[in-house]
Amino acid sequence: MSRQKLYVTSPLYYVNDNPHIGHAYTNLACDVWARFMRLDGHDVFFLTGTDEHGQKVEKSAELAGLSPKDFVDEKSQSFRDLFKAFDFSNNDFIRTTEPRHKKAVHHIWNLLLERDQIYLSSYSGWYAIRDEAFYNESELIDGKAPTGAPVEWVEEPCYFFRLSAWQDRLLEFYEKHPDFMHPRSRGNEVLSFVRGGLKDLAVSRTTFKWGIPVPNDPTHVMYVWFDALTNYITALDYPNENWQQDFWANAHHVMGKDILRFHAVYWPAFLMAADLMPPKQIVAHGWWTNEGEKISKSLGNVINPFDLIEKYGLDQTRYFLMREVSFGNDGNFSHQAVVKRMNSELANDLGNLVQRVLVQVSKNCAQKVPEKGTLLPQDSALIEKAYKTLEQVRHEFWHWGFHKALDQIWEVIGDANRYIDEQAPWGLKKTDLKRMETVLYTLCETIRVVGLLVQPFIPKTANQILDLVGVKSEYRDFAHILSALVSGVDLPQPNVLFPRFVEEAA
Ligand code: ME8
Repeated sequence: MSRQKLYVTSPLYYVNDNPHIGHAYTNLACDVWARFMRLDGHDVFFLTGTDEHGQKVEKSAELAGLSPKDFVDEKSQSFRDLFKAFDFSNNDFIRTTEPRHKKAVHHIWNLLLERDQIYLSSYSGWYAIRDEAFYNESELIDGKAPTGAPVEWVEEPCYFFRLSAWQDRLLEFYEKHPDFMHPRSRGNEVLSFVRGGLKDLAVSRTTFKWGIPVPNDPTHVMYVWFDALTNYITALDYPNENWQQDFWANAHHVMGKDILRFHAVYWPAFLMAADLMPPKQIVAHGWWTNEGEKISKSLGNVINPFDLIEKYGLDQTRYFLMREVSFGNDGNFSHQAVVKRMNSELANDLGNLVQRVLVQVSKNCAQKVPEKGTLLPQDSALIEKAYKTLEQVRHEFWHWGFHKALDQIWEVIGDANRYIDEQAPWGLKKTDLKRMETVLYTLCETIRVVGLLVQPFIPKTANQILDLVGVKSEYRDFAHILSALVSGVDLPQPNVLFPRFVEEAA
C-alpha cells in the first residue's frame, strides 16, 4: 500500500479530575495504531490533549479553591505526565485554552453565523453538568440523564446551531460511508438517534464564565463541546490558508462509546455547515469496569494508571489492556487477569522462548547468529508463517482488531515453542551440530519477526528483543520484514525479558 498521511486523535480529556485507566486506554489504542502505521510506512499525526473549559471544570476549580486557570494548568500537566509515563508517541498535545485554539473556534463560529447556521434564541430544558450535555425530557430516566448523571433545569439566552437542518444530509452521509462509525453495531445506535429527529443544538451558555467568549457577544461563552470538537482541526493549523488538509482527509477519531453522539452527529454537522469535510472514521471502544464494578469516584475504585505501570511494568500494562478485551467491547480489569496474562503469555510464551533460544545460541553458537545451513520444510514453514502474519496483522489494524492482531502474533510464538520442543536443539548438540545451528537460526529468525510485530504494543521489550537478535535500528520497520538475519553476526549477552509476577506474602 502506498504511503498515506493518517490522522489519529484521542478525545481531549476534561481536567476536572486526575487521569484514570480509561484515559490511558484510549490513548494507548491511538498510540499502538499510530506506531503500527508508522512502521508500515505511513506518515502519522497522533493528537491528544485536554478539554479545559465548561461548567464542570469551573466547578471543580472552585471546589479546589483555585482559579480556573491555575486549576487547569495543574491538571493538564498530570495528563501530560501520564502520557509520558506510558511512552505515548503523540505528535501534539493540545489544550483548549491555547490562543491557537481560540482563533480556530472564533473563525468557525463566525463562518457559521455568516451562513445563517447559528441564531440567537433562548433555551429552557435539562442540562447535565457531569456530561456537559443537554437532554430532552423524553430521554430522562427516573429524573436523571440516561448516563445516570443528575440534571438541572436551565433557562437562558443561547445561540443555537441549526442541527435539525442537517438530519437528512447526515443520514445520507452515513449511508454513503458505511465504515464511518466503527464498530457498526454502535453506529446503529447513532442512526436511530438521528432518525428519531434532531433538534437545534444550543451552542452557547450565559450562566457561567469559564469558556471561549462568543465573538461580539461576550455575555455568552461557547458550549464546551462546540469548543472542544474544533480542536481536531485547530491542531492541523485551521484556519490558516495552508492548514494540513491532507491529514484531515484521513482523520480517525478514537473514543469511548459515551461520546459517540457528539462525534458522529454534532461534529460532522458543524463541519458540513462550514463546508468542511467530516472526519473519515469515528472509532468507539467499550467501557472498563474494575473487578466487575463500574469505575467511579464515589465507589472509590478508580484505577490509577501510574500505579499500574509501577506494579506490573509498562509493557505488561500496555499488553494487558490491548489483549484482555476485544476492542469495541466492554472489559473488566482484575488483578488476577493481569497476573495470568503476564505470567503465561509474556513471561512463559514470549519471554521463555527468547531466553531459551538465545541462551543456547550464546553457549553453543559462540554468541553469533547461527549458521542457516539448509532449511527443512518444517523450518521454512515456521519462518514463512511468521512473515505472513504481517499481512494478517495489517488487516486487523485497519479494522481496529488489536486483540486479534495479538492472537495472530501469539500463534507464531506458540508454533515456535512447539517447534523448539519437537526439534530439541539441546539434543542435536551431541548428534548433529549443523542441524542444531539451522534449528536455532530458524528460531532466531522467527523471534526477529515477532520482535518487529510486537513493536507497536510493547515497544520497549520489542527493542530489547531486536537488540538480542542483532537487528540494526534502521531494519526495524515493516519494509524490512523479509530482511533475514545474517549468520555469523555477533550477538549480545541474553537477558530475561519478563520476570514472573510473584504475589507478595500476605
Ligand atoms: O468526554 N473505560 O472527556 P472525558 C474506557 N472532554 N474508557 C474510558 C473510561 C472507562 N471506564 N472512562 C473514560 C470528554 N474513558 C470530553 C471529550 S473530545 C473533543 C471531548 C475514556 O475526560 C473514553 O475515551 O470525560 C471516554 O470517551 C473518555 O475517556 C471521556 O473523557
